[in-house]
Amino acid sequence: MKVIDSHTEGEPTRVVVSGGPELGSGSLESRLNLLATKHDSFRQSIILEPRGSDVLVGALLVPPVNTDCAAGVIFFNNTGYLGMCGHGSIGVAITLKHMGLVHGSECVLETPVGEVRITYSGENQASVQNVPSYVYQKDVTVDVPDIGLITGDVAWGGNWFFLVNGSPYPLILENASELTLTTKAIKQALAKNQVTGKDGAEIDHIELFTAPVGDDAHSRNFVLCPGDAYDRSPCGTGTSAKLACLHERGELNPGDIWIQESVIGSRFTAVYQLDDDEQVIPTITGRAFITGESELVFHPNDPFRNGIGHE
Ligand code: PYC
Repeated sequence: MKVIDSHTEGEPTRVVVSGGPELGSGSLESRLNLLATKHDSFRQSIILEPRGSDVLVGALLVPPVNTDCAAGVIFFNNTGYLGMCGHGSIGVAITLKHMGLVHGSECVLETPVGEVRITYSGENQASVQNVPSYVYQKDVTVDVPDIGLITGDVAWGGNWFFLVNGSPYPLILENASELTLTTKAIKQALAKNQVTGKDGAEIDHIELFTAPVGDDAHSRNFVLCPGDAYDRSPCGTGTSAKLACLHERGELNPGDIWIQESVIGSRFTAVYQLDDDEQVIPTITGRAFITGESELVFHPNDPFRNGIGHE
């Protein structure tokens, strides 16, 4: 199995370029379901230790249904599958360029939640035009054990987010453990109080926002991902959800730039437009760098070839 590793503003992506399971030619959503139900050991073996790590996001390249797209992509992590992934799309875009599979300055990726348009906007830099993003519930308050009442918005940006303005700890790397515990507690309180996304979908990403450190940024965030690792980048789908909230509150106009800083100080530049149906269409720009190209080896006698905990 051949993989190419990269990081997007600090958050790693492992693109599987060959050797993945045969998933047929159905919709990307149906191929994701097939991967999850019949081939989950593929995900585990790539992402879990000892071959991977909790932080890693995987991206399986598959033939797209719409042949105008450069590739179909299924994203996954240490706990399951992601409908969309902003940092991962930028990682895939830079990887496709590195492989010589994209020649122009644009391409389209097909994901299980829709098509996303990529524009190459500089050396190692790409912009992702994400799926329509929206606020589902505003000002939801939950009582979080040992923390107290926390109010936030439920929004979709390709994944489900709970967005909270403020944090009990400064959003700095040194506080990563405390911030992880805080956001995990918020996630559990949401589940306990049956606060969900549309159609009962689990809210599996929690975002805290404070003032930025950099003069020219607008905000800093900490994002807990499903599987409880935190995003080293400002989170592409999370920044898309943030744009939807800013639009909903009349705090950012279409076309205005929003610079989102991550907990490690890396940045995405974000902007949105309204489509004909007045939906928020975010575009997220960031940089990705290739960190390795390798062939994964699965020795039949290796007890941990499918990941620790799956022997
Ligand atoms: O950038 O959308 C994103 C993302 C989701 C999970 C990790 N990164």
